[in-house]
Amino acid sequence: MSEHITLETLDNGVGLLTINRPQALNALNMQVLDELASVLDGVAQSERRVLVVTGAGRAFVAGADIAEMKDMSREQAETFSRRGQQVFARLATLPQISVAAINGYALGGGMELALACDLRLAADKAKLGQPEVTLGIIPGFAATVRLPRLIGAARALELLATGRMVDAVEAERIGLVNRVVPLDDLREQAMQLAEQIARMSKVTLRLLKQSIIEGMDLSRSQAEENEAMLFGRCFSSLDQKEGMSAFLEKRPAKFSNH
Ligand code: CO8
Repeated sequence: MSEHITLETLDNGVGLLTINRPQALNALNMQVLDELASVLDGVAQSERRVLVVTGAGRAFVAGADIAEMKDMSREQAETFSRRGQQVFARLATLPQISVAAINGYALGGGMELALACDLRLAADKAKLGQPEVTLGIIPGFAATVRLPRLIGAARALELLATGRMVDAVEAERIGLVNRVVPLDDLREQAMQLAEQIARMSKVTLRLLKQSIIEGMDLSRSQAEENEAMLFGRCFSSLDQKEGMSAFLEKRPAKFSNH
């Protein structure tokens, strides 16, 4: 039973995960990370095809819990960092496609949570940043790894070295978020995007994500080899037969997971 994480199952194979600790702007302490890990384990085993991740109240997540970190020893800090990295890696490698619906502040560990999702929608009022440097630390939940891969090393280093927050418009311009939507429409637009994706074949979506995620850590030729192998695997699914038959018969495809 989670105190700070809620998971709702919506129609059409979409799950909505909410970080719910609004009195501390959803700051991530060890308890929240542990709860997140166990909820994600359940999501991974489920039939859902898309997971939307958001925050309760006015923040997405305002970072790791500074009060809990303040007196950590070197060993405790390293353990906390590894735990956060492990939980966020679980999110990043879920078989489901994940969509961060960034409703407000996404700072430090909160921005790292958004970076671990596959897609990011930001409310027009959202603010994103990695202010760790202003606290005398570097990010510990993989921002130094994921951010340069997403927006390039120079832009990433600038944000990490200054701790500057960016607004949603700048975040979209530098490729940090896929798109900006009015706050009042965020939930609905995230759901629409999730449902559009969830209409596709579950097998195909999983192979697609696998090819992208694995390809990021491989050389170009290895990544292409991997894509060819996964492309081949599509052809042992009924959904490939259905998708191509439906096209040739001029009708919408009915994939097996519907
Ligand atoms: N940790 C703990 N409590 C927090 C955090 C946080 N990250 N952020 C906000 N809160 C709490 C505040 O202390 C406050 O509590 P209280 O009401 O009891 O005083 C409550 O949430 C509301 O916050 P504010 O009153 O500050 O709200 P404002 O609207 O004035 O300001 C801000 C909002 C700008 C978001 C401000 O709260 C802020 O700057 N927060 C901290 C942001 C930050 O620096 N985040 C990065 C943290 S470091 C990190 O995430 C590193 C991750 C890797 C860790 C590696 C392991 C070692």
